[in-house]
Amino acid sequence: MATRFRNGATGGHGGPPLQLLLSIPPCIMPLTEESLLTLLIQSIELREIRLPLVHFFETSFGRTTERRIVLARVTDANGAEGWGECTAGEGPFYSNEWTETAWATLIEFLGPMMLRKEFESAAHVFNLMKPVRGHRMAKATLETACWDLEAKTAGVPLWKHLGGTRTELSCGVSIGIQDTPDALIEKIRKEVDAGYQRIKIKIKPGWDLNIVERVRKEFPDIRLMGDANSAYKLSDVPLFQQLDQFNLMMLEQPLAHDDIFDHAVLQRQIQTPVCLDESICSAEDACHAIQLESCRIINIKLGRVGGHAEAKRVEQVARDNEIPVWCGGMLESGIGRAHNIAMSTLAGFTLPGDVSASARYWEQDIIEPPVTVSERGTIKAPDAPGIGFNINLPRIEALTVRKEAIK
Ligand code: OSB
Ligand code: MG
Repeated sequence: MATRFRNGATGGHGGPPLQLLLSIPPCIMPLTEESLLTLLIQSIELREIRLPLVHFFETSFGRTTERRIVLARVTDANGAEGWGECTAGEGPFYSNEWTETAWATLIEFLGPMMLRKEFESAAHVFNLMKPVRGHRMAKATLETACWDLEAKTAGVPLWKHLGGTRTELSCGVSIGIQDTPDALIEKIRKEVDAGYQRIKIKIKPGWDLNIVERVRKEFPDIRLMGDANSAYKLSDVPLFQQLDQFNLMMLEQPLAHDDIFDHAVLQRQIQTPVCLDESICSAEDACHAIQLESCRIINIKLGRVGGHAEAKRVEQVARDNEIPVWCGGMLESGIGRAHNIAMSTLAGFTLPGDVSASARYWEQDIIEPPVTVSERGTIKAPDAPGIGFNINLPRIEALTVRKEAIK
């Protein structure tokens, strides 16, 4: 009886052995230059800011008009500081995390776990927080802040400290669902004219085939892609087969947010490369998806995977297997944006990311200078230590709705 439930690996009757063929990088990846110092965080200040978007952002799961962003400031005994931003949204829709769960998890568990504890380096923070399951966006808030602090202490830009090699990054834009197709066309025109190298549009049932067809007619040569944020099912394969004719660079996360199997079934039936976003939360997930051929491209988001250390592992797995990656965006303010820029300098980030100018999102950003994009659609990696942008503390104070020191 028992053999009925065994898979092949145990020598049962389940067919050939099932095994992971890809190699997984170590949990703590070696840095190019090992620092001799250790990290000891003496204080953690958490705050929530409210920041209205210049223009609403709508996806298949809803519309955002104002961000509720959790920021963390970590300080060591020498007074060195690092800043991190939580990418959780205002509700549990993109991910099960949202502003309030991140806040509570940081205050009650993650903060106390690392406060006044000595650890080797920022690369070890994610492991230190292992006892907490999930809550990767909350973890990344502190983890990325530690990387900023560590790079500042070493006097080097964070991107170099992470092992980045690219100094000029290609930028794309993500354009939400609009009130009318005409409004979408206008938005695309504006971004294409500004020089952005790739246009991503959000799609959902009812705002898909017709819209893509219309956009393609208007802009036959642009690099175009669609992001469904999990709005479809396998029964929609015929729709995706029809989308194939529009030469999209990729189709991002068409199926369930936590699926790897169905995406493999879909990818086998369409020409357009599938890109996974929501489904890839770790290097292990990336290995599974690549081996199953669930996707041909991966979008890496710092918050979704739990910070820079895990992002480096995902990038490594992808690069080892010739899967291109790009940096996803979560409507970040300047601090999260600066961390995204640093991450995007890693060698595997060969496709334009959703990292675009501050002015597309905010009247005034919380960093100085704001992130700007050249007319070639590129961002230069900064020269200053750490995240490489100044924190505008008076601006942050003015936007703060709550502030708490972790005990
Ligand atoms: O799926 O990439 C996504 C924003 C919020 C939640 C999910 C996504 C997005 C974006 C915005 O596409 C990208 C950006 O920050 O401009
Ligand atoms: Mg996406």
